[in-house]
Formats: sequence, C-alpha cells, structure tokens
Amino acid sequence: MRMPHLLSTLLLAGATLAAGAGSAHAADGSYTIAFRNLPSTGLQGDADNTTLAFHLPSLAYITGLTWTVDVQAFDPSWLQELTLSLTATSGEGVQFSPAPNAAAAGSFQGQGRVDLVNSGLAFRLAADGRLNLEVYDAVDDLPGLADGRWRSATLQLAYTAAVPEPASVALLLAGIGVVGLRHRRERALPG
Ligand SMILES: [Ca+2]
Repeated sequence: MRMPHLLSTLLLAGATLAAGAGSAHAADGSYTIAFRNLPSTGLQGDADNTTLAFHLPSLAYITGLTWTVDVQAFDPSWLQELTLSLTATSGEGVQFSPAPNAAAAGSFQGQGRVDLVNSGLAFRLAADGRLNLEVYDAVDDLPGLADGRWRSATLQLAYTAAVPEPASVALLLAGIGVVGLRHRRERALPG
C-alpha cells in the first residue's frame, strides 16, 4: 500500500466548528465507522498497526468529520500521540488526533465535529471509493507493545458525490468565450 505522505494534519483543540452549507447540486451522504478496542501500537506505517478499509461511493469528496471517542494512553505514552489516518488510495487524506493538547497518560473521552472544506482539509476518494484507516501512535514509547488504545470510536464522515454547479459551468464557459473573442480581436489588429 502506498504510504500516505501527503497527509494534512487535523489538529483539534476541542472546538466544534459549525458545518458549512453543502453544494446545492450534489448527492450528499454520510458514512459511519465504529470500532472498539483497537491498540495504538507503532508509528505510522508500522506493520503491526491495525488497518481497516471501507468502501464509499466512487470519487466521493470527504467534507466533514464528526466523532465520539474514548481513548487511553499507557504511561509513559501520552494521549496526544493517539492518531488515526483516513486516506484515499491516492494517499490524500487527514490525520486525526482526538486529544492533541493532552501531554499525559490516562484516559480521554470527547466528541466534536470539523468542517473539512472550511479547514482546507477536504479530500477526494479515488475511483475505487476505498477509504483506508490506520491507527497509530505519534511517538513509539513502547516498541512492540501497545502505547494506548481506542476503547471506542464512532466517526461519521460527510461526503458529497460532487456534480459541477450548472452556474459555475456556465460562468467558466463564458470566461473561455471572452478570452477567445479578445484573442481573435488582437490577432485582427494590424501588426
Ligand atoms: Ca506513544
């Protein structure tokens, strides 16, 4: 599998962002991922990490993430190191750390929502519609052992199967027409 090296980092400080209005001419949907008791083991890409794959509509554009999580970090590992990535086959995607400010071991429960479009983090799945999830730890304090665990997590992904806005298409075509006309006029001038 290709490594998700082009990931944007999604740092969430507990703020809940309001969801923006979706595109008016798109098939909106949501997809829920739920899991329990997944270990946070090695660094991103380590062979002993847990990876899961999900199938959404082809070329779905992931626009939002809503979560409820219950995680635990084992001393000397810290809660802020618990991370998961959500990536398309292309490697595009986001990293999600539910407790980015918690520089301590222990447990954390939280929920929130982020508008990925407004945050500049929205990404598109490939034609295969595959979404890869990897659970990993940002600092491997306990090599070969779990640094922590996701006791439970529910992630709800908002997506659009985007269709170009008719108005945008018309504007784009009008723009091309203007460029073409000007080009012809310039060429007609005596040089
Ligand atoms: Ca760690």
